Amino acid sequence: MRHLRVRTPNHFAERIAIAAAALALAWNTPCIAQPQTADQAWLGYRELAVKPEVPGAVASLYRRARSGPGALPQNASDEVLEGAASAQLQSGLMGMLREGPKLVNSGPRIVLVGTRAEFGALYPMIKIPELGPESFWIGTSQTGGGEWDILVAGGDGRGVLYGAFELLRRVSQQQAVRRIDLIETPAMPIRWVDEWDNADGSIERGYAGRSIFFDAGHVRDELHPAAEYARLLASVGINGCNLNNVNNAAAFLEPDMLKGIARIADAMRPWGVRVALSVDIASPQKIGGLKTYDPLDPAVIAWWRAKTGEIYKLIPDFAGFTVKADSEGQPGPASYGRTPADAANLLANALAPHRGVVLYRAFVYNHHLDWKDPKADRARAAYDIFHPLDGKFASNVIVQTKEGPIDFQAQEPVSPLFGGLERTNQAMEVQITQEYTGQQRHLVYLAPMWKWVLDFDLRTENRSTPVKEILAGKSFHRPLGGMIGVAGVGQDAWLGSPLALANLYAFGRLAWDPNLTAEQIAEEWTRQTLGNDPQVVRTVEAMLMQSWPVYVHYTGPLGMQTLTDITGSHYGPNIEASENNGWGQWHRADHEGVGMDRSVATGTGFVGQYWPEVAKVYENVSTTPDDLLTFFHHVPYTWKLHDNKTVIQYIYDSHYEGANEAAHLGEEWATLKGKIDPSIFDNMQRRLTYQAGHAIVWRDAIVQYFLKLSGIPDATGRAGHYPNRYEAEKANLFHYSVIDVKPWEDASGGKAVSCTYEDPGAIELSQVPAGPTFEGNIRSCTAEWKFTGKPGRYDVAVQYFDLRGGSAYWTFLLNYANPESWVGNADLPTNHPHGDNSTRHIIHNVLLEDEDTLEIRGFPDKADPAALDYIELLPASRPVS
Ligand code: GCW
Repeated sequence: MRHLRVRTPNHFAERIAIAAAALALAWNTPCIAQPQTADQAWLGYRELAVKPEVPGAVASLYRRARSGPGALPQNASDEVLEGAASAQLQSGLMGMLREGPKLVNSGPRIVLVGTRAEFGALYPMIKIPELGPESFWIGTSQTGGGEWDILVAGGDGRGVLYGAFELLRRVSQQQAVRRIDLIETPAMPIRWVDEWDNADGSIERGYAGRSIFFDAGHVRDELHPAAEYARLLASVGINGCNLNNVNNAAAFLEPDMLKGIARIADAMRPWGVRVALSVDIASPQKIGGLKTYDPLDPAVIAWWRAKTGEIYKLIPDFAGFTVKADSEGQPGPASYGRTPADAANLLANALAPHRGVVLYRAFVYNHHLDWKDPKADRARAAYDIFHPLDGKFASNVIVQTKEGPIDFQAQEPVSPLFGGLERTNQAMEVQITQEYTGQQRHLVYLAPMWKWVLDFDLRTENRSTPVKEILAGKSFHRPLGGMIGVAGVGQDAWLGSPLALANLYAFGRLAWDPNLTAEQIAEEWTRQTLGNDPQVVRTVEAMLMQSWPVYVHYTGPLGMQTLTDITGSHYGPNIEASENNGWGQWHRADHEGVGMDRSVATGTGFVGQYWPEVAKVYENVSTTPDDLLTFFHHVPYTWKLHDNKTVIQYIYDSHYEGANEAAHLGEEWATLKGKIDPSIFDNMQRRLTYQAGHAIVWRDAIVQYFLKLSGIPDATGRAGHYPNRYEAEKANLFHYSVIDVKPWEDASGGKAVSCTYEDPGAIELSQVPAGPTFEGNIRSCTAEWKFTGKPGRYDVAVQYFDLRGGSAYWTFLLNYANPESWVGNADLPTNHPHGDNSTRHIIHNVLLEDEDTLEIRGFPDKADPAALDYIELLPASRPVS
């Protein structure tokens, strides 16, 4: 038998290789062949099936209001913004209605755009309500003979622009605008995205290709994508963009770089987006040649003043600085015994004459904590450091705090610091880029998480103080505040995954109006992006709304955080990565139980950072909500949750349910075939298929880990039992060697096989010894099993490791025939077999009979050893075609 296979003619291997190469091409085809535009997100403005009645022309009032007697003074900024607003309205309406409207100077039947002052100068009879900066009013006026106009009035140029986008948003959702009468004011003044782009063009925690701003140490020549990004941001009211990574920031203040930054500012300005920069607090020393960066040193003060002046000469509307200091290796004021307030005020004083602001990040903590100290607690750090400084920050400083006390985990409580800074401006930082939430390969719509935080009532001084009102400055009467979204957009269609764009959209909408619901936003986004077909809208909204809880179910439920590889990629499962190190993302799982005691009575005291009404809930294990239980308490696995289920059984159930739910997301999507843009359909289908497989990796890792650790069986018998699974390490192996996967829970049974033998070079087939599976000079390894189950049709799921650094491929054969090949080049993290890269491929509808031989042949490539975990036989899921 072996002999026969050795003699498999070379053309067989070639056939496989060609198939694999074709596969590689299909998967790798870049999405960046076309110029990157905002249309690729939600601004497509495709023709509507139902066309609302809208006037047929667009006019801006700017010029007319600046001519003749009583003319208004020139205002360059308003001119640009109104120009953008009217051009956007014109092209948007044209796209959706497929007729008119033209750009004209006056009516009738016209959409008129202008500031409130311009309307006042030209049409004093129209009563327009008071409008503050960035606000708008949209109304209609009768012009006789049944004709009517739509009026879009802004408190300023930005307001005009935001009003234009609101009108387009309504039309694109087929809403009637005949009687529109609407005033909107943004809830908070600071609505920024932060990019963590590096000067070399890479992006920290970016999952959508390279930077649209930087490359090879410079600002890119071609900045059209930056302008398009600003258009996208403006459409949801985002007014600032901090361009660079908070780590490695010093180079951005070099004179040449600043000139490039000025070009980016020029590209984004027409859309009302001001640029800001992350700065390294040690810049005076690193690039300024000073011996110190002590924030109180006069030379340091003078350096920042001069540098800031240099920036404003180039960029008169520069927004300000973002600072990460004394955190994760970044230098900070602590080096000189100074406080964050000293450092923040140093920069604030330099920016104040130019009306710039400082976003000082509260993400300051010691990452060398003593994990053996039961009182040590990273969650405490922000409050411990910043609360004592309340009232000490200059009026143009905003303290920027992540939404939870740890770090963008799949689920965390709200940071208590929001309730601990009553005399300080505050902004909340959330992550649009999905660092800990599936890195855009998993569908996770984050608006429900953000909404939960925004609505959370911290009960400061025993009164109602929801986070959204603190950020809006209402709770503590603060002039400045807002929301910051770490976006991570790149050259691959902004965020890589088409549906991930719902997060960027939702961030802007919530910063504008935190009272919108996550469902409303999902619906708006879906209609604009994928069309108004009711089935599409219903299905996608439902998928988005389920996606976050689903992800929590199969990653880190009960407040365990993400249970990912926190010292590595932050992607796949690695439960112990959180433990026994100073990073402080501990869940403290042991043989008896899981969770971190953060109570005041017996734990780290973190709970005491909340105001009493909230602290009371979290202090007591029985009043703590189940979904945050282990964040606040260490409980035995036998602890009963509120529905009487034990913690361990919940862990098992939640992971099995979560993986099923993930598979269901793909099934829901499949019902949209033919109803939406085919390229979006295919792209998402591939991602959702992958996600369903990876959710199983998560499920099995966590379930087998806690089964072993607790020793408590799963009441339903699933954990540790995989009846139709054929392990690679138990197969008949030819050249594959058995390896231990690290961490062990990332492979079924902790082991896999890897095709890592030396490259034999070109050899004669006749010299091939009996047994091995060389195909000419193509190396391969084989794992082979005998089928012993019930004859019938099955889907064969193959669990393999798709490593970086090569495009290995695998071939499935049944009785040494009918090869089906696929290639592994999905660009997943980690260069050894790991849960990060464990991937599932399914061969559908395989007819199996007793004693059939199932075989996987792995063809390694460069650093990718075609590693294999197992195959599993599943009920056939598709009709035979
Ligand atoms: O979540 C962590 C990330 C780091 C990031 C840091 C921060 C910019 O893993 O990549 O660094 O947070 O927010 O500063």
